[in-house]
Amino acid sequence: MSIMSLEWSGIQQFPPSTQNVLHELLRQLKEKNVTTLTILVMGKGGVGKSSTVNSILGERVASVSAFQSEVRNPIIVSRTRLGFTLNIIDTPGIVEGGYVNEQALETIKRFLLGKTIDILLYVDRLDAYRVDNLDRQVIKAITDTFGKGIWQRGLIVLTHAQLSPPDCLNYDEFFAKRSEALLKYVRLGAGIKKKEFQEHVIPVVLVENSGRCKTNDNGEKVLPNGTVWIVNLMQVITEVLLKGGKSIEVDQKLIEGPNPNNRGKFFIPLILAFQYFFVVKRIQKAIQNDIASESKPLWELRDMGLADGKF
Ligand SMILES: Nc1nc2c(ncn2[C@@H]2O[C@H](COP(=O)(O)OP(=O)(O)OP(=O)(O)O)[C@@H](O)[C@H]2O)c(=O)[nH]1
Ligand SMILES: [Mg+2]
Repeated sequence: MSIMSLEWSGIQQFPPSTQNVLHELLRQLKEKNVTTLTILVMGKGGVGKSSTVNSILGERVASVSAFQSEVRNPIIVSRTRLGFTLNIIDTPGIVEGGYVNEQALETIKRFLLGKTIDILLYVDRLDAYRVDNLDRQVIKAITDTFGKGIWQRGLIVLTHAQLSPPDCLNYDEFFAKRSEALLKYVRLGAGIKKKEFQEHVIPVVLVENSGRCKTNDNGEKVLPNGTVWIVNLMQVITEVLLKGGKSIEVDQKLIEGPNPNNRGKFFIPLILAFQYFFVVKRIQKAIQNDIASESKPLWELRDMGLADGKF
């Protein structure tokens, strides 16, 4: 990947305690020979994707808009620190008018050609109270594009995490309920079996991008449950990366080839052709033989010109 990479100076915007943890994480990754990390950020429109990119980098690189943003192209931002390169790819929302926007998905795919995705951040909002079929469709579209394996390197990020839960639920209960509901749709949309899903848990992490986010005594942004969220997010990303799974190399085959989850289904036409020749053809032949051996009435033979003047 040849992208111009600047020094990750935004890291100095963070309080010293956050910087220390981030440097420690970079050290851990380098120890495992990971010197580049490419994060792909995806989700529906307006959920806080670009804001999250800016929060992670500690600088305003992606344009944020309260209304539908005009920027419809993905961007990649690359920063280096202590010999480590962090790439973040911000993408436009892939939902329009209540449907998955195939065109937006196509643009994202083309943009990713030749790149390797190490981590997927699937962004949604914590303060949404319903999960519906559209969520499932969005997850399915992502899975169909990159293959099921992407979820082994996936995190669900919930923005707008500084909230007071409704209905007398406490914060952690609300978070648990929202996570459970969303994870169920991720499982269904990605077509992952229940057992497999339980064995490989997709982490759900909270984010609060607002400048009004509360801070602790160290000046770090904290959530109502006390979590220092930038530190937590980067820790979970590191864990997911080191736990296993495979990075996704976006090549021509992935972009133009069959849906990566359906490889093997190209045998279906072959099987149908096989059935046609060996089953249908044999039945046809049997019928023809039957007709040929049948003794025909004279009038039929006459019509066929075979009555030899007997009629
Ligand atoms: N309070 C609060 N507002 C947020 C948060 N994240 C994003 N916003 C606001 O939500 C609006 C949309 O944020 P964006 O970051 O542009 O969302 P996006 O997902 O990149 O949007 P598109 O690129 O249009 O799909 C902006 O007004 C942000 O300021 C958050 O965690 N808390
Ligand atoms: Mg955006």
